[in-house]
Amino acid sequence: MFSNSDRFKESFLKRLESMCGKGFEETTKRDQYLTLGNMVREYISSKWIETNELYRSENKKQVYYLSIEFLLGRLLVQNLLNLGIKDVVEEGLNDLDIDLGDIEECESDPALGNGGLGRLAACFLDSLATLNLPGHGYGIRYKHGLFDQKIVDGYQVELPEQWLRHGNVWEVRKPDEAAEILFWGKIETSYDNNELSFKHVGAEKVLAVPYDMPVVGYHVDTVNTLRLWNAEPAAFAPNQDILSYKRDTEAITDFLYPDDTHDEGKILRLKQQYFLVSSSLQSIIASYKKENSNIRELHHSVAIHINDTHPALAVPELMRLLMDIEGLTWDEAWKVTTNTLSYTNHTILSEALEKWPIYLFKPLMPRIYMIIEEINERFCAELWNKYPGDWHKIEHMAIIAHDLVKMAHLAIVGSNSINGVAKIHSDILKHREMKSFYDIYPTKFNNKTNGITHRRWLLKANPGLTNLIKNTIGEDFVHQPDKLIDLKRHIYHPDLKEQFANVKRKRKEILAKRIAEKNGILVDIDSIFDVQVKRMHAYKRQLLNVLHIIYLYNRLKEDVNYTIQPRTFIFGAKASPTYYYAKKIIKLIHSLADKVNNDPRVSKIIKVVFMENYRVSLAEDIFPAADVSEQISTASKEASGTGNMKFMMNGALTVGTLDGANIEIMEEVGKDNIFTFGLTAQEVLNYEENGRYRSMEYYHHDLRIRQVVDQLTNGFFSEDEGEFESIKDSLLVQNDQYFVLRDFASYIDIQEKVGVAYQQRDKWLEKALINISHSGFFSSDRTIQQYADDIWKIDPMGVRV
Ligand code: 26Y
Repeated sequence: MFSNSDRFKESFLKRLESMCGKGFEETTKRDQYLTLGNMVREYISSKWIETNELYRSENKKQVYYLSIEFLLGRLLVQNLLNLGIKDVVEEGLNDLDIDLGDIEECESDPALGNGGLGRLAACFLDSLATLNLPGHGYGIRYKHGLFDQKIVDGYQVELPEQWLRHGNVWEVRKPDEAAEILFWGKIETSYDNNELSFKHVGAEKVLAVPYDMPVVGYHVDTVNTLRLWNAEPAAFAPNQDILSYKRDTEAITDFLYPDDTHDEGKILRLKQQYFLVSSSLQSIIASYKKENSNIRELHHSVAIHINDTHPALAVPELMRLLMDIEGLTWDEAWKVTTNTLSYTNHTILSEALEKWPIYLFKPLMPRIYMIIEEINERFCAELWNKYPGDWHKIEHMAIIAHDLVKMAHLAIVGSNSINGVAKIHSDILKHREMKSFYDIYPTKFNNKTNGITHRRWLLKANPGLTNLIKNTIGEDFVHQPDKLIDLKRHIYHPDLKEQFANVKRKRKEILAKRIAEKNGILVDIDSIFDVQVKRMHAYKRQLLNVLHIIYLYNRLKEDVNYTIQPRTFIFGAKASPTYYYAKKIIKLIHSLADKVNNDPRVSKIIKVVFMENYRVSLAEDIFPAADVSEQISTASKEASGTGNMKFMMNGALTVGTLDGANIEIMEEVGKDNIFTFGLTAQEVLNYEENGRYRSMEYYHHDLRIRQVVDQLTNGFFSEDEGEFESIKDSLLVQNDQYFVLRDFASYIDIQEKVGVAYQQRDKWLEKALINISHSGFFSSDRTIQQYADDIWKIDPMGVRV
């Protein structure tokens, strides 16, 4: 049905009418979306079945990626592209006067993640399938993903996200493969036939029902699976109130927690974590046992990856299943568990490290708690042998201490591999944050610098640039993104530069149109599109960006002869609903936008735009249009960043600190093709250790700083003068934890250089093209190949070992 556009058109029309029960002219865009979606799903299903059959018959090692978040984004067009049928479909639809882009707008944008960690998981799935690697995702089918953001009078308001409102054409419910999860109750220990056994009594049962989604590889036959679990009531026990039982059960998968930085000790979140882990492990073991008889060899056929500590309960849960259900001894089970599991750390921010109070943990998961206690005791005994008498060290490294379960320690002790997500981040883990663990397990620690899938962030998001690259260097880069480096030989050709400038300009026009529609702001296409899009957080320092804009405003007001390259400052960010400071910064950006955009003279030179509801689908319009990428976190705080890579791949130049993957971007493109500034990670860590930073000194000694900081509370903004006092306090009274004022001067300097560099048009275009040429390293195909080789030890299908 997709072999040529006429065939497609014919089946599409037939299907449309039979599905919707109306004539073509009467059908809506949504009817058309649903019809096309169903046709594509059907087309995928034969490949999906074949892939699963191949996995069964070849019985090779498979990896399961456990993640509390998968930030997928829309799937229709990506699936068409990966299946190689996008052109056929687009052509057929055009004949019917239908625009594929309009149909795509009917698809909801599944936001089952907060930001970087969840989007990384989605990129990884795409790479696994494309590399023909047997790898699957396990996650939660949240009824409501990350909230929708509305801006009302400059303030963020959250609305429930409703991605399932019109159904989900990609999922298949598999009630026969449901798993049972037990919460609460008691453990009865008995001793018969020389064996201890544990019975979980009085537990509340929850049913985990899988919904499978196909993960289509690019131009290959592999279709892997993303299995999302839905919580439903199990068989009803007579002493329960059925309504409250139903409500409590379904609540487990009701919504995604919207905070990616503050560990909230909420019992529902702990329930989500155990729900994900227990159902996934049960399903993995069941499918292993279909083809294999010896559970003691599980780790020969299965690798299980835990994405941050959220699924770290996989350690005790796998132990439980192996001992209590499969009958292994502790030592046998421990060997299998540690050989099966691996763990990625995504943050060193202490607020984000999960620690669960025993009083919440133990009653909810009594058997799991027993097992963790035993793991902890054995681990502490090992430490005692190594460091006799060093109680301080043992207490510091223990899994349970001060009535808390430390999830990172559990993950480290129970895994065979621990990786950071960029070189500097992995080094900080080894030599500082987790040094004591590195000392005892030096070979477990490794780095896997993050990557992004160029299939979404270049081929799908930027077809114009994709075609230009194809016409210049051929199509090899499509399958081997490191071939993008071939572009480097062509960057001095004036034709290429002009064509790139045209592509960029077209994308800026598209974004400008969207801004005009949504924000009512007319922006100058010739201005620098200077973009900061990411979650709102103090450590990411959107405030530094804002202070720079206020400074520019002041200069432009004070000196009518001051001329700069015009700039449009574009922001996009969601704040966690309970994060007071982050919400204030959103309001501040809006107040600043009002001030700047309404000044008749200044607004001709600079403009400020906040784009509401930043999400994957909006990002696909933003990255291609950007000239400048703001990656300005306090050095040492951003583990990697991945937006930085998406900008680079689309030919934006980075203004960045020496943090996360920015450092590796600099190593790739060379110092002349990136704008770095600010304290190094070492300098930040030194300040934090010696306590010698005094933000007040910078306030007093730099007039520019004093002026912009004072403007937060002196009536400069039309809001009442107390509105932004807390922000000023964070900088002065609280001594500026993220070194905004310390890096201010250096940021102003580099931004001035950016403005000048942009005016050397030819050189700028060369730099942009150099960035694109070197972006191949940041493909998630490279990252996934490294995970497959070094951590999971899995091979692609069709390759014999
Ligand atoms: C415990 C809970 C509050 C929590 C929930 C979500 C904690 C963390 C998260 C998500 C963290 C996250 O997204 N981290 C980001 O991971 C990216 C992928 O590795 C990195 O590029 C980015 O630097 C890091 O902040």
